[in-house]
Amino acid sequence: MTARFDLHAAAGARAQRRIDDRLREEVLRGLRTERKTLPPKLFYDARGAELFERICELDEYYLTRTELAILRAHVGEIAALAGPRCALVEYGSGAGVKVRLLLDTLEAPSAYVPIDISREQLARVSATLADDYPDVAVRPLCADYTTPLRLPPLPEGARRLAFFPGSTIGNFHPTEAAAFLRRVRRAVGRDGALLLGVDRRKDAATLNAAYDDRAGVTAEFNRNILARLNRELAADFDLARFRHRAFFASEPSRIEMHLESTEAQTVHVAGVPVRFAKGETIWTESSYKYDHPRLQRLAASAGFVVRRRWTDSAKKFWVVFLEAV
Ligand code: AVJ
Repeated sequence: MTARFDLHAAAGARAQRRIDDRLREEVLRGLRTERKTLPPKLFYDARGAELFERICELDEYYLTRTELAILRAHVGEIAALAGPRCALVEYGSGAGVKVRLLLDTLEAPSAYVPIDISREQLARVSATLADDYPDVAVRPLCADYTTPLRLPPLPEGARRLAFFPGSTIGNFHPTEAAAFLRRVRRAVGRDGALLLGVDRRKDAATLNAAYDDRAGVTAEFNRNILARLNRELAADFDLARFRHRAFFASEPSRIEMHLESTEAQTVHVAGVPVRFAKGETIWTESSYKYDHPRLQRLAASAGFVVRRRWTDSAKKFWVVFLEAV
């Protein structure tokens, strides 16, 4: 039998509308400032999610497969550190692939709370996982986890283990990353923990290639944000007039992705005219890369200690076990 969730009930629809309204305001705010920006969460409509899956298969984009290899190699040790009857809380559950590794290996996990902004995918993945793990209480939460949120009731006394894979933490500016991890710290409580995926700082050539692949999939992923605004906010972006730009900026230690206007033009978004100078960009994503001091600083500022770090043989990526202090 397939488990059902009330994500499609009235409360779910209201939550979705709230998310949509907020996104719309965020978009307009971002495009009307001096330095134009769009939030990277906009990438992940159905088409964007598909393009991201293709990015993950690119030779140049090592992040996903490297993280999975690290998780596979060390999941036993992770489970030992986590302990029995964990309530697992995943921030941005997506397709629900990585979490299966944990659910398969953790000792009698008691609950799983997938949090995701994409309602359909969340309902689908939750139902499948509830079927496959009948002893785990699956409690999906449809929410934008970049905003404060309240977790559903969890089993009494269960240790809370947050899971934030994929180096999505890299999308946050360091001060926002610290603020976000502080909220995670509060959500997991005193004896809680966080399993975090972090991309490591490395040579610019490797990083630049990962975000500007030869096949142009990342360029399409980046431009898809404009197609989405055309469709959902009645915008009139001409995708051919925006170029994908991605580069590593060493001092802030981040990849920046931009969409660069190839000419002076005026675009309309939800009825609002937005003017572009030739060469002006919309900054669509930052992807911060961490070294040890930066990671240490981040953890400490959020009330966590780094209990254990695992990496791959090429030292490209970290999976980190943080514990609340
Ligand atoms: C999903 C945020 C981890 O920053 O590497 C991939 C998204 N952007 N290619 C990243 C992304 C361009 C990705 N994260």
